[in-house]
Amino acid sequence: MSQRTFPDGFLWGAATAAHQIEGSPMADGAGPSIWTRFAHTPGMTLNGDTGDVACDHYRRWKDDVKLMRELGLQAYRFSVSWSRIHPEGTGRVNQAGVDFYSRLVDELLENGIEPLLTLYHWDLPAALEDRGGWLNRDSADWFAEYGSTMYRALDGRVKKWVTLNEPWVITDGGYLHGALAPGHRSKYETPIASHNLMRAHGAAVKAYRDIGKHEIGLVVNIEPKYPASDSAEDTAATKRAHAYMNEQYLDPALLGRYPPELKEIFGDAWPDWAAADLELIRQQLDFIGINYYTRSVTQANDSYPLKAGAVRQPLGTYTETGWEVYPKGLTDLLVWVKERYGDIPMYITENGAAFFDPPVAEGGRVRDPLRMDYLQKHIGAVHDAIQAGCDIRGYMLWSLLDNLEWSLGYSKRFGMVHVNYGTQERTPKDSARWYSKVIASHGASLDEPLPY
Ligand code: PNW
Repeated sequence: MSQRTFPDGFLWGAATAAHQIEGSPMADGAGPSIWTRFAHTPGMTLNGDTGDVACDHYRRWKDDVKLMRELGLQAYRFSVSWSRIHPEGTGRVNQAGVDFYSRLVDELLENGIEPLLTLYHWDLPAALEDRGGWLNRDSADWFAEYGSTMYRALDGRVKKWVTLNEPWVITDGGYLHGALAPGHRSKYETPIASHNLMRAHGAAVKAYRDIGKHEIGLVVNIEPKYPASDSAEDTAATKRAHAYMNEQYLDPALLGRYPPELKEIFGDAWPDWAAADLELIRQQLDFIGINYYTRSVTQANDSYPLKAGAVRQPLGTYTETGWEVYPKGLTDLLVWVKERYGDIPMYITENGAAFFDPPVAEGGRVRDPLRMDYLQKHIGAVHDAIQAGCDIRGYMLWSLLDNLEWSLGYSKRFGMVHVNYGTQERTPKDSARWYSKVIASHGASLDEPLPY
């Protein structure tokens, strides 16, 4: 195999999110978020796990940046907790909250690490949920106001901004099935929350053009859908699943319209949206962030309301979150984005896997061969997409640290760095050592056999 090369300036990094790592959610004048409330409601998270301590990054951020530097990261994607900035969601700014992120950004820059800042990774201020949350049309203005506070404080030091992380997960988990905060279960609310999230995205991009001078984009999780058979039913189910997960957010953001299948899926719960809303949603974007974990092989079934579901592959390899390992899906997906939406710059803003990791061995070693294998194949798939002409500018591994996997609590470990939740000790796993070499060689070492 010939040595693989990545484009000049291709950024190698890792990603996290505020609620999953910070802890101290109410420190220094912050307000509660929907995730603090949700996790403190009995029965909502596995073992009742909460983000009260998490990885204690709110207090250990300096050491964590040092760790990133030791691993050789060139970029770090993190999110800001909105209710640290505006404890009531709008209005009054809590300067201590702004200062926390400002110090973090300075520390990253001093260590030569480029910050990628996500404004919304799921932790809506609870005060805004009390005003209807994403079901309230005013949420677009609330989000633009919060975004503007951050642009004024950090633009220039932060040059890559993300509005929303994964609107599909926010609404499918938070408004349709209820496994994620705010825990609603309504087919009628789901399209409204999705639409308002996209209006908020548009309003925040618009506000950025007035204040910011660099780049802003949207992060979506997408997953290629392959039909389980060539029957008309499975083909139609695959089309619905694809429209629901992959086109529902990119179509309005980049093409200014929704795919027609959404009407079929939601029926009388799908409103006719005003043209002016779609105009607001469709803003010029500087990049699209892609989060990729798995594919799905899709079959028609009775699931509500999609009438489509994933079939388990008998010969497939599955991660601890039950997701099939399927690297080629990432290449297929990136090529699909290019074909449907044109030549837009893309970042892989998340990719990684939870596997069972053995305890830290004597001498501080964690052998995680499955994760290394997963990463090697997926970074290879990114390279294949670049070869196929996609404009991919960077790769952010999910995740820097083992962290709070939302309602699954601390039971799933996605980190390249092991976290001992009793002592907060960080131990780079074999995959982190391996990834460091990939970065240092700008991808050339991907072709070496894995150090099992
Ligand atoms: C992403 N799905 O969530 C999130 O951005 C992270 O916060 C999270 O920790 C990570 O992936 C791992 O789960 C997803 O069901 C959750 O397709 C669910 C799905 C995709 C992404």
